[in-house]
Amino acid sequence: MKFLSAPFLLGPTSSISRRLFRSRRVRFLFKVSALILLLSVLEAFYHSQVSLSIPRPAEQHNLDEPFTIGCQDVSKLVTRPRENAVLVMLARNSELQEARATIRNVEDKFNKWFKYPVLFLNNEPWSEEFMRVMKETVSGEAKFEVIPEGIWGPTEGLTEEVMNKYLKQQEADGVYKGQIAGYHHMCRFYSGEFYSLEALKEYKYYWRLEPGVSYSCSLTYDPFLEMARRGKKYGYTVALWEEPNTCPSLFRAVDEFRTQNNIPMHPNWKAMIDTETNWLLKPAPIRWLLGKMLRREHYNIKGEKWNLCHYWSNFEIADLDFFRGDQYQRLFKHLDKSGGFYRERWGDAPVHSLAVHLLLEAKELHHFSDIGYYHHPFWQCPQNAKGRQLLDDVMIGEASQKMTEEQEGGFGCRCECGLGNSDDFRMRNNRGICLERMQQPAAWTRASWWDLRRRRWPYTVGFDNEGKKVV
Ligand SMILES: Nc1nc2c(ncn2[C@@H]2O[C@H](COP(=O)(O)OP(=O)(O)O)[C@@H](O)[C@H]2O)c(=O)[nH]1
Ligand SMILES: [Mg+2]
Repeated sequence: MKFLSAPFLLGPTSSISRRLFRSRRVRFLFKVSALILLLSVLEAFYHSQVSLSIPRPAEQHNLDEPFTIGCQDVSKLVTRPRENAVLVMLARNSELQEARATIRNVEDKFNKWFKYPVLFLNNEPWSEEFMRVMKETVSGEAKFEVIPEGIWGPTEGLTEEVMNKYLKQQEADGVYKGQIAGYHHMCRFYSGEFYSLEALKEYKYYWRLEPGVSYSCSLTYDPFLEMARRGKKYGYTVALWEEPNTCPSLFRAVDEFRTQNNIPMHPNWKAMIDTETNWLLKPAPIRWLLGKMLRREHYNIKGEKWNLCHYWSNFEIADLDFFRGDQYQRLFKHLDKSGGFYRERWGDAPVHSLAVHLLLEAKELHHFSDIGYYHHPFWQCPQNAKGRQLLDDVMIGEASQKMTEEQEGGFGCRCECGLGNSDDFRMRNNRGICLERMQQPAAWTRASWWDLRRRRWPYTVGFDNEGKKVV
C-alpha cells in the first residue's frame, strides 16, 4: 500500500527490510517461523479445546437432577426407617450463639421431622452451658466429642518453630487466616483425620453444619435416603474460586498422586482444568516450561492449570465410606506428607473437591440445588416450585410471610430468598461459573456460550430469561 512506503514512515528501514526480504535465507526463516507459529496455535487449540474438552454423558441425559420438586408429604416420609446418618458441627464454646441459631434453623427447616442425631466436635472440653443449650435445641440426640490432641495438630514431624515460621510468612503475604495455627489444624482435620474419628465409625453419611450458616428452604425429604437410593457420594451447594495464595502447590500435589496411581484423565478430572485463560499462549513447549522448569503456581507437571474451582465445604452431605476408604486416605496422607497444610494454607474445601473430581464419577456427585443456603458472603436460593408448596399441610406448618413467590420451572419448597446480601447477585455462587464448569461431566443439557455470556445460568434466581436482574 502506498502510505506504507511513505519515506517519513519507514525511511531507510524500508529499503533495508526490502533487501532483507529479498534474501532467500531470510524468506525461508520467515516461512519456517510462520509455520511454527501456526502449528503452535493449532496445537494449543487442540490441547485446550479438544483433548481437555468434556464430552456429554454417554447416557444421553443429565446425570444429576434435583431429588424432588417442591414440598413433599412429610407425614409419609417420617414413618420410613432413617438412614444411618449424623449432622456434624465443629465449633468452639465461644460460638454458642451462632451455633444455637444454626441448629434452631436446621431443626425448623428439616430435623424436627426427621430427628437425626447431631454430633458436636471441639478440640477443647465442652462447656456445661454449650452442652445444656444444645441438648435443649436438638430434637434428636445431641452428642459431644472432644478431638484427641494427636488428631488435632500439626503434621507429624513438623516442629512448632518451623510451623510458626510458615505462619509468619503467610501473615506477611496476606494469606486469608494463614497466620492462625488453629485454622490450619481445622483445615487439616477436616481434610483427613475427621474421617477416622471413633465417634463417626457407626455412621454412613454426614451433613456438615457450621455455626452461623442458615438455611432458607424447607427440606421435606430425607437427603441421606435419596443419596443412598441414587448412589450419590458427595453433595454440595455453592461452588466458587479458591483464594490463589492459600494453595499454590495443591493442584500439583494432587495431580502427582493421579499419575503415581495411573488414574487416567477422565472427564470429571478435566472439569478442574482451566481451558479458558490464555490457552492460545500455551502450546506444548510453553506448557513444558510452565510445568517442569518454572514449577508455576497451580500448574501440574504437564503445564495444565487448575481453574481454582471448588465446592464450599462448609455445607456437605457425603458418604463416609468414600472418605475413610483406602484411596481417599492414601491421597490425604500423600498431601499431608508434602507439607502444604502448614507451609501453605490448604483448605479442606479444595482438597475435598479435587479429590471427589479425581476419585469419583460425575454421576456420584449431587448438587443440592433445592437447598437454600447462606454462609457469609455467598449463598444460593432456588425458585419455589409453582403449585407444589403444600400450603395447607399441617405438618409442614403455616407458610411464612417471607416466602418468595412461586415460579414456573422452580423446584424449591417454601424458600425465603431474602437472606444475606441478596441484592448483590455476584455473591450468588459467583454467578455460577465454577458451578457450570464442574457440572459439565454430568450435564447433557448445558448452558450455551451465549447463555453464559448473558448470565443465564441454570438455577439462578433473580435474573429473568434475558439475563436482566429482577428487582
Ligand atoms: N473447635 C474449634 N473449631 C474451629 C477452630 N477453628 C475453626 N473452627 C470451626 O471450623 C469451622 C470453620 O471455621 P470458620 O471460622 O467458619 O472458617 P471459614 O468459614 O473458612 O472462614 C467452623 O465450624 C468453626 O467453628 C478451632 O480452633 N477450634
Ligand atoms: Mg465458616
